[in-house]
Amino acid sequence: MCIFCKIVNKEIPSNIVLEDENFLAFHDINPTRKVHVLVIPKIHFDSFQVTNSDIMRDMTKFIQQVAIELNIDKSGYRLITNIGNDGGQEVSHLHFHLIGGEKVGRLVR
Ligand code: D5M
Repeated sequence: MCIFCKIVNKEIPSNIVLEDENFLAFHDINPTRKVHVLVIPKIHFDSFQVTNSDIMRDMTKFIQQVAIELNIDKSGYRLITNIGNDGGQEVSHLHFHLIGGEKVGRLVR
């Protein structure tokens, strides 16, 4: 079972921000910004590339609610999902990084 499925099953502890029947939001173990939260569906998809639009529709609402819980919905934030090798994905369970709480800066090469 993948590490995020274990977090869903509470076999591995996490610092939960918000949870409902289908989704879980928890603080990233290695935060890169003042706010760095991961949002995952409880059902396993390897990545965004192989997810489906039904889950993404519901996940949109959940992510918006997470931003409200974190009080960054007005100040803004960045939403990132890494996909596969070139995308730098390390954990093969679909997740969105929600980063903010400060200016996150431009995407530069
Ligand atoms: O990002 C994977 C992210 O998952 C990375 O930022 C660390 C985080 N991570 C890994 N294990 C844990 C646990 N146990 N709790 C919280 N956060 C965790 P990626 O986009 O795959 O590179």
